[in-house]
Amino acid sequence: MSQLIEAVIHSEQKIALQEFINALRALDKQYLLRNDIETVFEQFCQQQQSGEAVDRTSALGKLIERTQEIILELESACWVLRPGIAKEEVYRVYLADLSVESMSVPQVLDLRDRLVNRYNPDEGDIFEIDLQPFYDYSPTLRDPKNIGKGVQFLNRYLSSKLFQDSKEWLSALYTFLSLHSYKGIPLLINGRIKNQAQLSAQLKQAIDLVSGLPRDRAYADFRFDLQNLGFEPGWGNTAARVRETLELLDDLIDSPDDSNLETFLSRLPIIFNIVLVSVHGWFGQEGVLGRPDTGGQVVYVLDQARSLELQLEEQVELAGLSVLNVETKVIILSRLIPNSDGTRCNERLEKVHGTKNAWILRVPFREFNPDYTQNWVSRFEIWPYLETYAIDAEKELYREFQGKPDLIIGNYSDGNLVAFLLARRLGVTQFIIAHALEKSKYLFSNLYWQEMEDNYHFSLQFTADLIAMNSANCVISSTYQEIIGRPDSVGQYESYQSFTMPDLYHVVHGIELFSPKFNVVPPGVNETVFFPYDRPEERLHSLHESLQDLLFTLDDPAQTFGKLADPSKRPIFSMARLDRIKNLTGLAECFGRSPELQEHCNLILVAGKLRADESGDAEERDEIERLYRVIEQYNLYDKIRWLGVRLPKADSGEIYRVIADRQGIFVQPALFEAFGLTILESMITGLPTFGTQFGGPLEIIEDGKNGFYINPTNLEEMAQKILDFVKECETNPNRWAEISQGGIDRVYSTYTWKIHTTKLLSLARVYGFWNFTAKENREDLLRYLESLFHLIYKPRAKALLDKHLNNG
Ligand code: UDP
Ligand code: LCN
Repeated sequence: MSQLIEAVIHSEQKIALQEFINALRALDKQYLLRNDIETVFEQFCQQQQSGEAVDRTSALGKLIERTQEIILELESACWVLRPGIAKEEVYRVYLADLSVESMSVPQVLDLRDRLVNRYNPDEGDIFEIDLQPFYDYSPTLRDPKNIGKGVQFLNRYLSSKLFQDSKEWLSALYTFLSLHSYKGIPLLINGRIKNQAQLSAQLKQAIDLVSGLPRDRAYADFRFDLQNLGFEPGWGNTAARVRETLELLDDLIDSPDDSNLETFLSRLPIIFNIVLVSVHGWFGQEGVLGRPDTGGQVVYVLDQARSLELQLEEQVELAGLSVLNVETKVIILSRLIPNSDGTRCNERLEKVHGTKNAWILRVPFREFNPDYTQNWVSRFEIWPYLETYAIDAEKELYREFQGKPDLIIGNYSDGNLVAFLLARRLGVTQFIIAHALEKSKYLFSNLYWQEMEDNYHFSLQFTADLIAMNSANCVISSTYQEIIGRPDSVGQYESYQSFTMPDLYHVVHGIELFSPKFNVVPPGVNETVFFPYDRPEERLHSLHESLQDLLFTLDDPAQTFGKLADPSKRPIFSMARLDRIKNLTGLAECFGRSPELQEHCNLILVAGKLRADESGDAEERDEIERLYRVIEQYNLYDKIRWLGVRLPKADSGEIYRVIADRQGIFVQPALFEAFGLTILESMITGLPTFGTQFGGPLEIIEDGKNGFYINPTNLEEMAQKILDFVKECETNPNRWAEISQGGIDRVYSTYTWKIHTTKLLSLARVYGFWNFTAKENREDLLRYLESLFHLIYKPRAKALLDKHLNNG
């Protein structure tokens, strides 16, 4: 039994436990989540009059600290505990005698079904999805603190196995090196080196040769001497670099070592063509941000493409491949939308600004019902079109790359599913990036999936997620908590470990969190657009007048709402898409409820549209209407500015800085934020940033040092925290600058695209090597996932397609 429960029932606190359960019952809810449990426990502690004190340090307090959920039944309570990161235990506590029994995953899933009246054992067993057996024979990490550093572990583990048998190791190395070519031209080693013994011997000679050359002698000058020894381009661009790489190989042959192997692989030119799959629109470079479904993912993928292209080029140059005029290429694969509403989303090919060879390639959906396929389609409705899209995209990619890509990176649930389909067809390494897994964003999204299906189609999305996260060779995560949460909250990937989709399936083991496939590689921020406000030489002075006007004074009903009584007050700024989870309406309400905050500040929001009838998105329409209601309820007309504009990128960078000029602050009030690029943008600008404590911002910001956490579910506390800081700044002018500088330093030290892509490319090479060398047998897993695709996903996608065909 859990020690936490045992400690309570074998102590004086046994009675308190019973009383606490009674207090929970008074809520008149059967399914209690952590927030409810915490609130009741707090009140419970305050009301305790007699007996042993109950507080957070008591046995009951410690149990509550680790409790995720409680399900109340007539005679028992089911306690869902999270005794540690990535661990879940469930116990049934019988109320009559406080006896305790542990519950298995299938029992818990049955119980949840019963709770929503979907438990029908008489009709046969429900389909159980269990991926555990496929992970039984692959390496797994043991210590949760190493989760997210998968590549080091995998490399160490596989190296130690392979290095034990030196013959096998040398043969693997030799085979891998002889494999590479660029457009038919061999790279690294050629046919003159016929086996591993020759490799070792020729290597010594090659090292002698380059050791005798001046360090900076260009590779082109001794290329053919090396070729005679069996070495082709790819080792370096100067004598010194070639020598270093050859010596690394020499060390690996004589005394193999996993970190040397990683360094060696990271230098090899084995990746030239990358495809980033980001299907749902709008994907473009102008006039798209702020539209429904169109935010950080687009920014992330565009910036990542730019940075990847630069790095690929740099690495090709460093590897000495300029002699071959090697071309590297990055393609962002997205959806072509014929009715493109003034954007360039109807263009097949668009060059990514500021790059030599990075492109947006847009492939249309096949035409089923043109009302859907010719127009923007919500990410929740996109599922029926993805399989045929992948088939068409494969041909287009072949055409653009003149061959296969070397790496496929999926983005979001739809792009990740397409990445799976493409990688399977092309036999290429598959990475995925979640951005946001909707399962954790929408409360009870799995338990009540049937009620939500019409609007959200989570049965398709969660099935696609299971397929993609298990098929991927590597999962790129922006934060550690995205994978396994925090001591008191469940991670996004963790939420796929076990869950019920009543009447459809039970997932008893959906993902192995200890798998080395998980790697934390946070994104960066575009440093030419977003930079500290105190760099006058880089500022876009020509924009200032119009931006000041737009932000604080312009009266144009098409773009602005609200007329500030005193535009000189300190601005509280926020910018986000108007969807429910972003909670800009919550921020407006927080501001509305605090007259004192209104005395000190104005609220400036850049958000979506101003008119509900102009929006095609249900959530956006609701939020627009709610925002008007809040403004009216608290009479905020002369204290708020709501800008329904889509800003060019340069303007949005400068807007943050204009707000910083006025010593403003930035607030990100989302109910949940997977990562939060606006947090990076405001911090690098030097705006003191208040970020939601639910999700990524908790990892980016260090509370009180370079920003602050806020709890968006407690509006009074949130207002107070902002007010405290504002008042502090008024009495101590250094305070604003202190936090401002802290934010700038934090971003430059940890969140840059250069750090991101260096790591990403190194991962791609290492996973590529082990994929090839360890011949890890994943075929059975992939077959199982294909079955899920064919037997669950496709029929549901077909049903949705039929619905679309009938609408219209
Ligand atoms: N953004 C924008 N205009 C808007 C709303 C958002 O330019 O009206 C940009 C914002 O600057 C940021 C991105 O969209 O770069 C939003 O990313 P974030 O990760 O904060 O949230 P997401 O929208 O992806 O959930
Ligand atoms: C999606 C989100 O919801 C944000 O939290 C992320 O910052 C963005 O994607 C980029 O990954």
